[in-house]
Amino acid sequence: MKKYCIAVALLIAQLYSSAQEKDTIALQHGAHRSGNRTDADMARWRTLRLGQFIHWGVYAITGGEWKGKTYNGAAEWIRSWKEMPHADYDNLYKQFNPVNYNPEQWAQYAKGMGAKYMIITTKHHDGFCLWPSKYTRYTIASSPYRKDIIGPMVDAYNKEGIDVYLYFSIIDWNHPDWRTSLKTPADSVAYGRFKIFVKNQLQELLTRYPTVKGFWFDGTWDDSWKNDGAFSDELEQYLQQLHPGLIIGSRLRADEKGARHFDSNNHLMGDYEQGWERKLPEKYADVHGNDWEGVMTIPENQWGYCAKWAGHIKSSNELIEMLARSTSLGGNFVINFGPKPDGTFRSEEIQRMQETGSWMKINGNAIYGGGYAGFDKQDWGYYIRKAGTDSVFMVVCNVPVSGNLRVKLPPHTTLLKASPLAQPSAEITPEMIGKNEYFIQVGNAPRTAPFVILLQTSTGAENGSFEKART
Ligand code: H79
Repeated sequence: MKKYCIAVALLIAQLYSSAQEKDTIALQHGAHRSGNRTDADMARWRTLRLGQFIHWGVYAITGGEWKGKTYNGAAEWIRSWKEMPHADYDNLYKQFNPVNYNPEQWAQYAKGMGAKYMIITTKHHDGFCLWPSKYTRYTIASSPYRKDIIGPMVDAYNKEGIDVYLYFSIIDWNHPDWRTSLKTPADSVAYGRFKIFVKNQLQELLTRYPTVKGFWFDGTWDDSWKNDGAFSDELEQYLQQLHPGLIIGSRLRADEKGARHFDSNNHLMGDYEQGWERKLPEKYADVHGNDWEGVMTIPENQWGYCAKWAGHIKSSNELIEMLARSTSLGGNFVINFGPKPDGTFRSEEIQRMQETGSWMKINGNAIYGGGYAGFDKQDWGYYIRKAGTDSVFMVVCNVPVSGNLRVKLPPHTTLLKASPLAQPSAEITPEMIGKNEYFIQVGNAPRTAPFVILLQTSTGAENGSFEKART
């Protein structure tokens, strides 16, 4: 027995030291899980693929302009502009009265677009709360509108079957105790109070809106926050205990060394990688097998309402291509909208919601529940595998002048059938051009949007050919 115990102890010590070799730094507040979450809530998140982000707050009133001058930063940041006196900004709430706010209509737009989840700014960096928080007076309750914005929004979206996530900024320009760094003992005392305020507000949000699925944290890059990994760790655990299944991206967390998103051993913290803001991964290797989400603005960098959009404005086709790329790399894609101060959407945004929705009506089957296919990327677009199946969709964005789309199958895969998703009966006979390699001939007539070809494959068999599979 004694011998047995010694052997077990040695084995444990060995396993422990090899784990230590891999994880060079012993961390108390690093990642607590390796690999993606496997529970039902996260499995659901993984199927949603298309989301709607909404940035709305008192910054919508300025729309990126103040006293005849135009701010050339992001409109929701206008309070930080030297031309904008804080006193002016901090009184804007007295004019915030979105009389045309119609949450049912918002939810219908989102549903029409094909969004399966939405993220709403409950509080951006300016500190203004769209819900009547009992922990500050700087809320919608002090505005002429007075009514809660968030509750009716959660109800309306949920009624349309859309999950709601709450954006919450840790930066709070309105709160006297918020600090970017802690230089004096008095700063530490103030920030200690601020952390309690944050925790209270988050608990309040979960209590008021119990159907929400997660938080989308922002503004966590300041020294005050990132040098307190213990707090972000405890906060994350507290919220997930309060609300089992709650989804929180990697942006909330820092470890005790100040590493953000990924801990000092390079393990992802939180439930998915949340660093993809206005940029997307190029290739599957970039996401390291982690769940991830990309958030995208329609103009270059405007989240809140900006009256004069400048620079390149993304078309619906560009957004659809980004959605296809994100799905093909196993991530969710979220398109941002910045409603006007009266509660309505600008026409360019309505158009993009409608055009994206028209496309999703025909092609959504390639997106929802889709993921990385394991095929070699080709120039014509993106492969998406319906998770756990042998159905692989080709989202075609660029047709070569030949009209032939090259498909190279991975080893042990057989091509059984190819057909346009929009017209399943119009089967296409692939032309074999090499071992496990085909042309799918689609012609080169001009097209106005990406289109989808569904490949039925089978795996596990010997390397087969289309001809063999047909007999
Ligand atoms: O809400 C939208 C933006 O207003 C917000 N995130 C999206 C979803 C956002 N805030 N800041 N940023 C995006 C850009 C951050 C830039 C940073 Fe920095 C560069 C953070 C750290 C280095 C600028 C310079 C801010 C602090 C120092």
